Amino acid sequence: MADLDVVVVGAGFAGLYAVKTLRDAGLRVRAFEAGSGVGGTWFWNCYPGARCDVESKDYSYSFSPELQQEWTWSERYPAQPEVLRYLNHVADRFELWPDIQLSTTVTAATWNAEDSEWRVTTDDGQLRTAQFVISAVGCLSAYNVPSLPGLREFGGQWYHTARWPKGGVDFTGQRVAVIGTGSTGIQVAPEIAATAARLYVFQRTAHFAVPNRNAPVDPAADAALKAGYAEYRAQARESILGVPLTGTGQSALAVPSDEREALYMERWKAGGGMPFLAGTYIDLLVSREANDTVAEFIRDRIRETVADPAVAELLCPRAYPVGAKRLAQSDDYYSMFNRPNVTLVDVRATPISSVSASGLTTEDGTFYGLDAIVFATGFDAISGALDRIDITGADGVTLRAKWAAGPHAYLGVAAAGFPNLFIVTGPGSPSVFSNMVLSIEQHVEWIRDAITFVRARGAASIEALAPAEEEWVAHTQEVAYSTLFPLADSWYVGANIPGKARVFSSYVGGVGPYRAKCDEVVANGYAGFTLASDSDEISVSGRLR
Ligand code: FAD
Ligand code: N01
Repeated sequence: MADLDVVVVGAGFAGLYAVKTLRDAGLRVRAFEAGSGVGGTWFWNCYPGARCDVESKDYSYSFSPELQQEWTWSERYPAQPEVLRYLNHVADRFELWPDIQLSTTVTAATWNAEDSEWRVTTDDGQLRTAQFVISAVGCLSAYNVPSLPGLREFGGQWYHTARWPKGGVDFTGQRVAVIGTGSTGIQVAPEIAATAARLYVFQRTAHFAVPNRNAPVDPAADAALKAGYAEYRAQARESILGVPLTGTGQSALAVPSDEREALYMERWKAGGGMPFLAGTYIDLLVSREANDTVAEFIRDRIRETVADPAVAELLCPRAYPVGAKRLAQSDDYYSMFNRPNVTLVDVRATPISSVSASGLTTEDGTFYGLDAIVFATGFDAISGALDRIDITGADGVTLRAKWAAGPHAYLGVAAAGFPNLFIVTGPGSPSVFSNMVLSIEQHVEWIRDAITFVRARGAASIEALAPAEEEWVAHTQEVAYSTLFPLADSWYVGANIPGKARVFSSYVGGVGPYRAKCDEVVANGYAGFTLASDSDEISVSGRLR
């Protein structure tokens, strides 16, 4: 018999809840976490300015009514330290610590068909066996440092935002480069500009950002929310983004421009990215013409904010529709460029050519003397963390090889050829296109129920069938390509990592419809999966649809 029923890889929002709920289901579970603390994203990304862009009332667990009632968030969009405190509180409150081993990286997992178990190895030399493995490694945890010639020679300090030093960094009086202007660069740059002698922001693609309008949580509103939290969460589960939001139900092109502008301005003043896109017009993410109306609105706000017209134009995104890269949130990013110590550098026109001991040089020969470089260059998203583990399935094929042409999985949760391996928020699930905590909970509960089902049936394994996987992947692509989301060179399609296959890697049909699909699969006897007893197939379950 295997040492464990379940190995969980990772202890962020997903891993913590997996440990809790699987243990409650009577299973022997152990989580391995590479970090020296729990929290995942919120453990690692402790750069100045890090905070969430989904409101705290949504970006929090719903599985425990008691937890939901007793925890009070201080802000609408909490900063990283508060989210990390919350996750540590969860680990304390549910006594998860004994089942989590920190500072331990899972290096390999190999399916042993004879015993129907996974053999899992870790970087501290352990070999553990488990009937099931749950990947909770995160969609945005494998960080990406671009290979710049000469970086090793750099005499100052360099940092990636996703491996920020726990004691913080003092940039007072320094000359600093921030490379990257996605959600992270937009959060970190204004913080650095406040103390650095000089900040150079190296922009390859201008990014859309809307205001945050962060504010303390109003106690009266919090009490009202808590009185009706169950109903609120029920609405969230049926919604498209995992957050209850209502728009006008109209096309942006069906209303007069002054009316449209007034609504955009209302949302601009209220703050928040999700309400801006999902709380206005229904076709912003499917019609380029409709999207252009909101794109031009944001560009006008940039022009209004940034004093130097040339800098403002360089900051105006034109390469992709609003929302095709994650809409960033900031109250001070654009205005930061009015500071005398901040310079915007266009590395689309003149890419960085090399780094030397004292700075970096762009292709036009300009040299920037630097004391520090901050890489806000993102992640090898969705599949990157799994690709870093040697996972070998039933036919001796690695997951890395299976995914060489792009990551894919049935319902985004299980991959054909990899029995008893489940992936929380894997490729082809709503994951990054939703309030991720809600999507994580849905996946973890679905996985728990699948494991319980397999064991109750006396089966040894469950595996996604290749035709079901292919059908689901085709469906996810069809839905994605009916929207504007694939139209950017983004991490959503793997375009940010040189050599990575370009495949749209999420399901954008909405969390409510996705949940219904997952429930339907269960109602049809785990349609699209096969169950086996030891090495013998005992049932191929029902219809795919
Ligand atoms: P993670 O939090 O990434 O945790 C995965 C863990 O697995 C990590 O701790 C990692 O160390 C560990 N791990 C990976 N590989 C191994 C291995 N081989 N062995 C052992 N351990 C391993 N989403 C939202 O919905 N709203 C937001 O506002 C939001 N803000 C974000 C802000 C930032 C700066 C970033 C980077 C992401 C944000 N996200 C947000 C996405 C965020 O990643 C998810 O919301 C959520 O935190 C993911 O939780 P997780 O447990 O799935 O993964
Ligand atoms: O990463 P990104 P991120 N030379 O990939 C640039 C979540 N998040 O860490 O656009 C020069 O978006 C790259 O340029 P380009 C959120 O889901 C949320 O910012 O590829 N530049 C881009 O500008 C988000 O989407 C919050 O041309 C290079 C930047 O680096 C996800 O995490 C906060 C380069 C990377 O942007 C990832 O965001 C933070 C190179 N060689 C993160 N390589 C919230 O607010 C890359 N770039 C909730």
